[in-house]
Amino acid sequence: MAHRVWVTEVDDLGEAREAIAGVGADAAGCELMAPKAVHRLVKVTGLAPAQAIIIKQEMLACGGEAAVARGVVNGTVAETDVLLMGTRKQYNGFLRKLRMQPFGLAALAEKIERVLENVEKVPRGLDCRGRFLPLGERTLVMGILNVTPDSFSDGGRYIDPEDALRRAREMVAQGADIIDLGGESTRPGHTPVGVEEELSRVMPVLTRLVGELDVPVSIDTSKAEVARWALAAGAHIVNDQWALGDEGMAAVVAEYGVPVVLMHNQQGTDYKDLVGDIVGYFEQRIGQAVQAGIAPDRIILDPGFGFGKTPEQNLMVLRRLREFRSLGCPLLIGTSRKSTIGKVLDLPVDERVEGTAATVAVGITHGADIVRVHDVREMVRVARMTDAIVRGGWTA
Ligand code: HH2
Repeated sequence: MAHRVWVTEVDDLGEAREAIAGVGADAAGCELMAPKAVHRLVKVTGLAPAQAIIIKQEMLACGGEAAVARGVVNGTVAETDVLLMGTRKQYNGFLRKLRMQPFGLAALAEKIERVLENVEKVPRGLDCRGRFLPLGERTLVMGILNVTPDSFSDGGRYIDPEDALRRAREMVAQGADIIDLGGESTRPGHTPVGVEEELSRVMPVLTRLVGELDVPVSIDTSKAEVARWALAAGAHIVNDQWALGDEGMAAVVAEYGVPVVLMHNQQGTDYKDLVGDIVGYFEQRIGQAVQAGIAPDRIILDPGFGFGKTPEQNLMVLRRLREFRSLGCPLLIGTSRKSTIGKVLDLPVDERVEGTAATVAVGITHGADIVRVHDVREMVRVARMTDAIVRGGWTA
């Protein structure tokens, strides 16, 4: 009989166990071999040459590899990034040895261990003041409701609270898991609004939404004062496009114990390393959040598609979304109808639904837990279909 031969793939230890069980290995064998089937690259930035040399030696001794800057070898650099390459099994041995090393390497070992565990982790559900959102089983769809005159795609349509309410009910009927209410457009060239104006837009709608809908309502604001009023009126989630940048925001989120979306944002599009810089930003903001008393399992991260990024950078963020799993938090993406899609397809804002669908499907494939969209009916279908393919578990 001709042999069938092919390259097969696994993404994590769970899939590795399944693949190994598939050839008939016994349960103990699956456990022992799974860490050998999962290969990981871990990037560490800003190491001293002494640290890098020890890391390289220990990684090589365990059968893995560590790439360092050329100048580490002849002492011509003060600092280097390191790219570690190895199986989970090799990392286990490497980390055991690294913990016994000086030069701050024991602490680094803990950090490497944590990111390796985080990428295996299925996020826990979100408790939104008693309304529970499951995570990991299916992708959650967040429906956008902008009560602004100038939002780039739905601006001016839901100024009347009755219209806003009707749209919210419609989105829930179409399968939205969360309604995201915003009172200030952030599109390029938008008019900034003051606290009073933003409150006058969102509060009448928010009060009705919280009272009438069964799903959690998130308030899309970067202003602590707006968040405070919204939370006092019963909002369930804070969606902050400046990730606790406003003084007092962290304290108000902590006080109400609600989940918070920390979105990456910056002025300009200069990066040393796009993914690395966003990871660094998230680490800093998570630290700030935890310090203020926000529970780590209430933090949702969003790389900020369309914010402080060129179209190419936006595409890279989606392509490499999975890397943000290293931080151990659920991921949200907000790509809906955005200009990068318009640029790629050369289409106006009202013709970006298919482009949005592609970003949603790829985003889910690369680890998104929540997708923030305008076209709820269509994107619920895209999410259900993508879930059936990538999350498994679907049966006829
Ligand atoms: N994008 C927008 C607004 N809020 N929140 C998160 N977490 N992530 C996003 O990507 C995001 C967001 C911008 O989109 P939209 O609300 O449709 O437009 P506008 O800012 O013009 O109101």
